[in-house]
Amino acid sequence: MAAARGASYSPRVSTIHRICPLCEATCGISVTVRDGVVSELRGDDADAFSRGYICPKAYGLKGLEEDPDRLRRPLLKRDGQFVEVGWDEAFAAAIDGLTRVRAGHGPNAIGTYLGNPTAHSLHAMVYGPVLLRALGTRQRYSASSADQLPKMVSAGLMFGAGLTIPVPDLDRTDYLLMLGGNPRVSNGSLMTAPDVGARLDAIIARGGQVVVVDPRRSETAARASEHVAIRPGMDAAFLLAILHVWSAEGALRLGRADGHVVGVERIPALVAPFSPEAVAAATGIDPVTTRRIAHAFAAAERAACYGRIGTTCQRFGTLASWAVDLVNILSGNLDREGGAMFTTPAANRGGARPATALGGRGVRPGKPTRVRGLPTWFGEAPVATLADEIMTPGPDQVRAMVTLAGNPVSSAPGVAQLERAFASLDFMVAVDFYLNETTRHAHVILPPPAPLQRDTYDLALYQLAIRNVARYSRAALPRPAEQPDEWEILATLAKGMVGAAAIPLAAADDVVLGELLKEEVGEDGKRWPGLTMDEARAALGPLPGPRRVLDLLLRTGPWGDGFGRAPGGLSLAALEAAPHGVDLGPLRPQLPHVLRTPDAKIDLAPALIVADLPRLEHELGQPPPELVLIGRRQLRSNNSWMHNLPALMRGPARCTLLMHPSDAASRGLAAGARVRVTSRAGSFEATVELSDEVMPGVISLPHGWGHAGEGVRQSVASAAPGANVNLASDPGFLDPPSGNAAFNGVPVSVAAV
Ligand SMILES: Nc1nc2c(c(=O)[nH]1)N[C@H]1C(S)=C(S)[C@@H](COP(=O)(O)OP(=O)(O)OC[C@H]3O[C@@H](n4cnc5c(=O)[nH]c(N)nc54)[C@H](O)[C@@H]3O)O[C@H]1N2
Ligand SMILES: Nc1nc2c(c(=O)[nH]1)N[C@H]1C(S)=C(S)[C@@H](COP(=O)(O)OP(=O)(O)OC[C@H]3O[C@@H](n4cnc5c(=O)[nH]c(N)nc54)[C@H](O)[C@@H]3O)O[C@H]1N2
Ligand code: SF4
Ligand SMILES: [Mo]
Repeated sequence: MAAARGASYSPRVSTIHRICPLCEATCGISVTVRDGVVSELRGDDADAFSRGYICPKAYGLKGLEEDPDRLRRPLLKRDGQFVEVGWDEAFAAAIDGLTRVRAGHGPNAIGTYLGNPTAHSLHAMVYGPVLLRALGTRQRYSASSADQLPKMVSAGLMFGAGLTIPVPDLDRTDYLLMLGGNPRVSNGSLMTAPDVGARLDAIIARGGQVVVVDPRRSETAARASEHVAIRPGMDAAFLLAILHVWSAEGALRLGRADGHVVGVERIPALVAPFSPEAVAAATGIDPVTTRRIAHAFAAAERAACYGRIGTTCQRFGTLASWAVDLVNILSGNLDREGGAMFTTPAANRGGARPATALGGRGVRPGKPTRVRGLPTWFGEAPVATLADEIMTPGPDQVRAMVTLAGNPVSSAPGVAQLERAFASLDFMVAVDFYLNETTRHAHVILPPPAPLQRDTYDLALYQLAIRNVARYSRAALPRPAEQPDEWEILATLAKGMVGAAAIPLAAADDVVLGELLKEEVGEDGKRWPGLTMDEARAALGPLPGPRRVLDLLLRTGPWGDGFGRAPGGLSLAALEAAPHGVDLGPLRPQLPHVLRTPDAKIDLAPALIVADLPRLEHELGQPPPELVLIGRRQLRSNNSWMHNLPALMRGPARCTLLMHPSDAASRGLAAGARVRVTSRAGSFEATVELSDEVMPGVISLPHGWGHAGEGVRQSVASAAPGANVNLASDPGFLDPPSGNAAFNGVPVSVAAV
């Protein structure tokens, strides 16, 4: 390990320009370190993408570095108590425990859960899959099925790959129709766009329009050209009504997608039941408004439709995700400047595909889950059924868990059940630096370095960026002598699980690289003329770890130097020479080469999605529930794990239940009332905050709160715990095609306590 372990830091004061890894915006930050301590942290004005913008959460990076509760040494549970142990002992215990479970019950007795921060870590993106392969389990879970899975399913079926998701070309559009996203707070998602607020303001300033469809007048809606309140879960119906208007008026047009689609002739019949009048009662949007928006979108020179959490974490998530892209495609706005476009990421697995190749394997669901028969996608089962798979006896029952950067006992639906399930496990390993609701159930906790102690590159997020950019982040702080890097933790576990514990890490990593060389260079030298695996391996050098992998992906990628064949192209060295990043320009048209469907066409009417339409049509005739629960995000919060940082916790309690005054009055509730919110699945207590931001019939509580006291080592978070909304989120309330959790639109009742 010593070879890869860290940099030497001679100057006592240094400033490193790198990326904030906390959210999808990927802002450039300048971190000044004086004698090993972060003395200043600010936005990097010279950053190629973010131009100096940062949000308050960035200061949390300093807080994270200094948080005395952040784990710095492995913990091992002995007689029910955690004790600090050395790394060798911790690795041995983790590998031994997992090996025993696998020997006794087979590989599928080990479940895995990958949490949200894995998407922000180069180390986890590259070596997480290596660990999963070594475990050999089919019981895989992640935060995806509590987030964007419906979008991945619809993109997979329409365009052929789960992350082939069109992003709104924010900087050039004239009309943005946004549903279920609040980027002024979340800083954007499935749309990497630092300083997104300024980019939205710019649309309006250049005479364009931003229309926000949301049950709550969110921070983004409040500063938009127009806010349209919608009943939770009804986005697909609203968007199909827009398509209905275009279809009825003969206004469907394909633009650049012409010649690259199949199924267009089926659209008029599919949208026929969803006229603006037919959906009005269900959506709460009057037909005049729907028609006006349909006409304005179609009339705009360049328009884009974008949907986020509110459209995916809901009962009709796959249909809504599909309808978002239909609106883009059938208004002629797909793949064109100012419309919805695909990125050309500089580093991407499979990026070395020859430019002449067309089509691919497409996407299909896997075997349904064991207990509930839910769909599986991309080799994963929905987290909404993880508790069932742990608690239900039988072959392939999950008896051990490995969690990586995840807190499902806080973030998944039905947390009371999950709590019991995790407590019943035979064995658990967590790779995490907090002792929280989930990791307290572990037998071994292996803490990675703090974010500023790591290098990174946003492999995942640049696939969804509104410009093509590439930035490599150096570690701003050295790792303590004993601390392995995150990749070293994952690779050490992996080699232990393939019975190669005794092999040096560098040798094991050469095997990993060999696999990647096969994928990215191939045996035949076709992808880059004359390039062989031997040549690439020699050029990449002997130093193991994610840097070498990144260099490979960059050099073989679409902007790469092809190992000297494209002089001036990208490589890790080129990125290291550009500390503020490399701007590769605005998004470019990508059809048809971006498509990975077998016929290299966009499927406008995938059978699996179309088959769900009758369920939506049926819903149009149902009386709406009296009260439904939705979520929201907050600027100084990051899912469940940054509430232990005093700088982000100042000010009044934020985990409040927003309720419309009319709903409060009809229940005899006043501001500040303590209430119990109850769904079919469970209940929590919260304090009412009256607000006409939410539409009548809708209440909102942020997620990530409700910090457990017992067994948790988060003194600041535990002092202001708030309520966990996922006590009431219902593991049976899902988007059926994807199996994704429907956190939004959960029917509830509210009573004073
Ligand atoms: N500060 C901060 N930033 C974050 C996070 C955080 O916790 N805090 N989390 C990060 C993560 S993991 C993600 S995935 C992204 C998410 O990014 P966003 O999707 O922008 O997230 P939210 O801010 O939750 O916005 C969701 C909006 O959907 C609305 N909504 C709820 N139900 C419905 C519905 O049925 N239909 C419609 N049209 N709207 C609905 C809500 O009122 C809310 O305004 O944010 C990321 N950024
Ligand atoms: N009700 C409701 N529930 C929701 C949502 C909602 O809108 N409403 N949103 C959902 C969404 S979009 C998401 S993404 C999920 C998030 O769900 P999860 O990913 O399960 O949870 P997080 O709260 O992001 O917890 C991240 C964990 O990773 C650890 N961690 C942080 N950084 C690192 C790192 O660099 N390496 C490692 N190894 N560990 C690290 C933290 O200590 C923490 O334990 O929550 C979902 N849950
Ligand atoms: S918006 Fe905030 S949390 Fe997100 S990357 Fe930028 S500074 Fe970090
Ligand atoms: Mo997320």
